[in-house]
Amino acid sequence: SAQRDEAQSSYAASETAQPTATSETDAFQQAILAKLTYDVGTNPAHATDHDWFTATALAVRDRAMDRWMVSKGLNQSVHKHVCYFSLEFLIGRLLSDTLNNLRLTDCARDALAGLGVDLDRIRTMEPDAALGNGGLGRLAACFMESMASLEVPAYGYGIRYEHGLFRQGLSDGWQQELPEDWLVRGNPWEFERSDLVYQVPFGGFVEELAASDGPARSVWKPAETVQAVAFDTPVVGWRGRHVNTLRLWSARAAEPLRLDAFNSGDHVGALADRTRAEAISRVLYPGDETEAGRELRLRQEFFFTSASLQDLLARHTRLHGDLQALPEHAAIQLNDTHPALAVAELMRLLVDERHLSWDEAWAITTRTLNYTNHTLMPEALERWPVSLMERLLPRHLQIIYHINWLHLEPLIRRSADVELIKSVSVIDEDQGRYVRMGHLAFIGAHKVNGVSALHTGLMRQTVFRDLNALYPGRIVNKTNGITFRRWLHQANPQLTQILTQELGEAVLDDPGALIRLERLADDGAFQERFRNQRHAAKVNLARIVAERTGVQIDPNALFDVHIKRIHEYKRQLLNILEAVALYDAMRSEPERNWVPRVKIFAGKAAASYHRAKLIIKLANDVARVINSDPAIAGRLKVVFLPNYNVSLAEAIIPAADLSEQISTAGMEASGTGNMKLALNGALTIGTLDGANIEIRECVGDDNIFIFGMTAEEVGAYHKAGLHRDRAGWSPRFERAINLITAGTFSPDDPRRFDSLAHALSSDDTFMVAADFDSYWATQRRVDELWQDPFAWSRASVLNTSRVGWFSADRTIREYAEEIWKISV
Ligand code: B1H
Repeated sequence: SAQRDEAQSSYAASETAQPTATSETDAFQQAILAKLTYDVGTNPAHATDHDWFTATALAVRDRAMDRWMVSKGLNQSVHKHVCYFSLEFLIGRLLSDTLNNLRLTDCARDALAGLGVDLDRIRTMEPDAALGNGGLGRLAACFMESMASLEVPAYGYGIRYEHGLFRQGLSDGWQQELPEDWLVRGNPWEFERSDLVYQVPFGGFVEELAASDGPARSVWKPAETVQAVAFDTPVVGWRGRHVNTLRLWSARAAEPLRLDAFNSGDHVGALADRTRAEAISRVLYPGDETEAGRELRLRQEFFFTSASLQDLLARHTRLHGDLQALPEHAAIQLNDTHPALAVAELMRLLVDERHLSWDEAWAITTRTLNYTNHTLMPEALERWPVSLMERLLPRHLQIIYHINWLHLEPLIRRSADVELIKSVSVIDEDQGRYVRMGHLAFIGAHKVNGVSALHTGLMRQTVFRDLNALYPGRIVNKTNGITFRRWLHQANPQLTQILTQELGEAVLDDPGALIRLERLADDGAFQERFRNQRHAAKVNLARIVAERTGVQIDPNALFDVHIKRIHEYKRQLLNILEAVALYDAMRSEPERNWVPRVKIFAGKAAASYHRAKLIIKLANDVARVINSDPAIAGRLKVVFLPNYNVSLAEAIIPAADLSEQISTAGMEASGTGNMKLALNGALTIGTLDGANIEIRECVGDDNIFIFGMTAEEVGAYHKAGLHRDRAGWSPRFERAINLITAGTFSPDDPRRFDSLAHALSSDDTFMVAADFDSYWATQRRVDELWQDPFAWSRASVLNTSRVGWFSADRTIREYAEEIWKISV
């Protein structure tokens, strides 16, 4: 076949023992052996599992190269491409992704089996690329995969952190942060481009040069320059049709060492500048939705933003020359405000370095940049002290002031209300002076988007209300999506097999085809297959839980899953309190026919977020007591799985029966785990928050458990000050709190959780008490449905069949059409 010829010809060059392989599998096997010998430098007799992984990854990578070159040519000649600027890309492992998209999984499995090697074992040798904190970073990874699959020409731009998100250990139930080291054994996917380097300046001062023939020019005299070195990773799209580039920058000092200092005996001082420069790409900030007010963080943000813009302008100039045409050839998407300095930096590059007029530069900037907002939580809105910005980026501060002046001047001229001017100003002057990065991004962007319908509506009403009135139509909604290739096809091959058997291979290409599963929702025989597949996934998860926590769980129990970053607004505490109340009820009525349930928690807390870490400790303390209480007889178990990451999510999600999406309404911008779990057949228990609302619209009211206050009600409750009043506590809630404060779960330190209880009674910002009864009652409805396996399976099948809309392909098509103006 033509395919085989292609396979053979691409291996003719590799120095394998048998260049005349007769099948694709043989050819692939030879390729792996060649990599093992000539790139890894070992042989089958001595190869470790990791060696096999590396050899396999390198052999697979080869298969993407020709397509990559073609795609790059395309990227450069086509009308327009996307530059996705993100401080985070939470990719996870790439081997299965790449094998699957190249349709090589079976071939690789057989090739390795012939060598006595198990693909499923060696694939676990790959460390997760954990260059992100949570949903925001994972969204960027899903989008990269989806853009490649839809053949949208794109570059992802970010930082090649040497250390990704910390590993989470548990010591007596307390979170420990351990360094993550994904690069120590090499990274077979990346290409270092040692001569693709940009200079990123910092500090110094600005000189105003009077010019005899025109206006004065500002010249930035930086004190320091850091080099940004490109590392490229191919991002292979579905069926290998298109391959995009993820370009991550690594920081390098201009001078490797100060030889004079070294020679005079100052061996450490000789390296000081280098250490300082290279610190920029050393480690990912682990704060999720908390302001990281640190100088190094600002250096990271400017470093990758500047290098990426310089790269884009260099490419554009090489290919098209005319800078005025930039908006016709590139659309930049700013993933939250972390790259918002792009507004000022693009202006600086165009005005100071390319000598365009301000107005020309501003027209280009505002036609090229777009901004995605991911949160309205006040503590997560980035603001940088003017003093810090002045010291680190003096020219940018000038530019920001000028942007702000041009933005405010019309308002001042028509003597607008002072409150209005204060509210839309880029500079916050209420207490100290800060640059509001959200405002800067908004003003510099063509389109600004939220990530779910509710969130976008709230953007228009709250944080960006006045800006929205000044720039009507700029805010648009783009509800998040997930890539089904990873979150269904790879994570859940058993379910995928059922789907392709019933719906045909077309379902792999078109998530819309899932809807045809609906007709089987009531089919008893089909339900049984569906349940069997789910049972297998649960057995697998039970094994992982036993290995990692020592807790035995019954795959027949209801698996109730709460997996995400630990945050008060995500309300893991509400779930734990429900577990405590359920435990209490079981102990007082041990004879009742309780539904066996396993509550599974996983998630990391920001290292400095003490209350979140205390919640992890509470989950672990509660787990220990409940799991070992003979009166419960295993009908309730609680487990906290350590070190939640993409790979662990891939194992948990297919095994979940119930998906906990219980954030305080109005606080979770979208959520994406909610989509992954529903797609894999879990029923959601959730609030009317983020994308839960749209999930409900898709799956139908009967197939989702909604409870609690609406965003509007939460607002009214806060306004009325009711969250400061414990008079409304129900007896059941009060008993649960009392059990905790009595030391039931912490006999070694009965006061341990007093601060949590006290916060609930004095300032229940997150409505834990207010929503508790509704949550409890809804959980009992969950129990009821679980006791009817037919009805439960029906709802589960309907979830899978009705959430095709949450494919990231749909989201990317919307971005392409409405924001980027790229035809798909
Ligand atoms: C989301 C963040 C975030 N929103 C600051 N905001 C960070 C903010 O390191 N930082 O400083 C890191 C991350 N992350 C999440 O984005 C939302 O909470 C989710 O609801 C949403 O689904 C996700 C993707 O849009």
